[in-house]
This record gives sequence, C-alpha cells and structure tokens, in this order.
Amino acid sequence: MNKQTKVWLVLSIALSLLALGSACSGNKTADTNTPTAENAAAQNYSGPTGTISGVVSFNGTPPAPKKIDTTADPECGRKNPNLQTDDTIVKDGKLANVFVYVKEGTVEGGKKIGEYSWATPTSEVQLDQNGCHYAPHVLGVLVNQKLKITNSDNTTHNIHPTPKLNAEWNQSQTAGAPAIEKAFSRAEVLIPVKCNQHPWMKAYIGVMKSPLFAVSSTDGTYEIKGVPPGKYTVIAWREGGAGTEKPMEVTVTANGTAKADFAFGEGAATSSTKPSLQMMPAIEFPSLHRH
Ligand SMILES: [Cu+2]
Repeated sequence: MNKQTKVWLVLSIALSLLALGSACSGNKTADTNTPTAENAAAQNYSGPTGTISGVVSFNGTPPAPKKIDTTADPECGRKNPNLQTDDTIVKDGKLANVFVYVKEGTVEGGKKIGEYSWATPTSEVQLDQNGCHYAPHVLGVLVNQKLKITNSDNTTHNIHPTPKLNAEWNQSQTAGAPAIEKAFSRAEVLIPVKCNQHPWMKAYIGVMKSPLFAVSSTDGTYEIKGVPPGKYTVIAWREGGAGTEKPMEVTVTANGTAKADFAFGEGAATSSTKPSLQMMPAIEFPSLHRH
C-alpha cells in the first residue's frame, strides 16, 4: 500500500466515523423531548452499587398520639372517628416517617456524588387524602417527577405546600374530583404540606435530585439501594418544629450493605440537632443542560 492510498483509507474511515457520530447525536436530539432522558444517558452513574440500610429508633417514652377534634368537618369524623396526630409514630421503640437521604459525598474515584445525575422517573408518586389524613405522611419525589394527589374522601380538601425554594401554591379538590398532578422543579428537603380545610392535616415532601433516599417504615427500617461506592454524609430528618436532622458518615462498597442506624428522642444527642427546613437543598447538582 503506498502512502497516498494509506492517507485515503484513513480519511474515509474518519469520514464514516463522523457520519456515524452525527447519526447518534441526531438520536439524542430526538430524546430531548423527554428532558431528563438525555441527562441520564450523558451523566448517569453506571457501575456497581451498594446499599445503605438501617433502623431508626426512638429513645424514651414517645409523646402519646392525641385525638383530633374533627367537629369542623363531620365527614372527617364519620369516616375516621379515631383520627390521631401522626407526627410521632413509634412502635416497639422504632420510629416511622424519618426521611433518610444521601446529602453529599465522594464516589470512589474522586468525583462528587453531585456531579452525577439521575433520570426523572416516568412513574408517579401518589399522595392520597383519606379519612382527612395524608398518606403517606412523609414522601420523596425526584425533581420534576409527577406527584399525583388524590382525594378519597367525601369532602373537599385544599392542598397547600409551603416551600422555600419552589413556587408555593394551594388548590382545592372536591369529593370525586380528578387527581391533581404537580411537580417541583427544584430540590428541596423537605416541603411541608398542609390542608387549608383541615388544619391538622400535614405531610412532608422531599424533592430530590437523586433517588438516594428512603423513608423509615413503621418498624423503623429503611433501605437506600443503588448507591455508588463511596463516602457519604447521610442525613436522617424527622419532623417537629423546623425539623431535626442527624448526620452520619457512611462508607458504601460495591455490592455491600452499609449499616446506618439513627436514634431520636431522649438521650439521642450523639449528633447535632438543627433546623433543617430553613435552607437545606438536597444534593447540589450542577445544571446539566447540554444546550
Ligand atoms: Cu383536608
């Protein structure tokens, strides 16, 4: 093969690669119709992951749930005659409704967890109003993920999130009205939600940029799957006042399970207690718009 042929060969290979390349980017452009799919393709973590799991305890005697006076709306009393406060749900010393999330940290290899992005799930998260009570009481969604709010009661509710970083809104939902679909565009941990009709109704929504969060169950357990190996600050957040948070340093290995148990209540002051509802954005991810 002479020199000229070689040059020609190299050139044609380069040209074919270019053509291939533009075909690919053509596909990606089409994907931008689903805004986060593109981010996911470009920035998602793809490697082995581990799990963070643990149990949230409540030390000492928990405050007894109080019966709620529902006389203002007889329908609430009829459907849910034993309605009680739900800010502290403790069973056998284990605390439910604690929001546990990876706040920050470094993935093995040196990149910050905030440098990765996750696709917005196409699935929706449901918040139901049933018996003049929000269910679930504490929940998480990803930024821009659909939140579907339903009314299972024969009365009118008025859903009213009071965020600090997102836009505030409130909306009435009569009995039998279709679901209200909403999303939050900015990460915020956590947004209190109230009902303007029933002052006792409260819920909390964590708006997250990553799915690295969980809510403790009635047995106090939680599990966060899909965590890239690395070292992280994990926060356990519990409602009350402006919220109380407990941080913990956690090391996650590939395919391993890191244990992180938390405790609230009396004598559980192993870590700082500070208001977290003031300005506690979730992991600060950089903006990943490509265009
Ligand atoms: Cu209500």
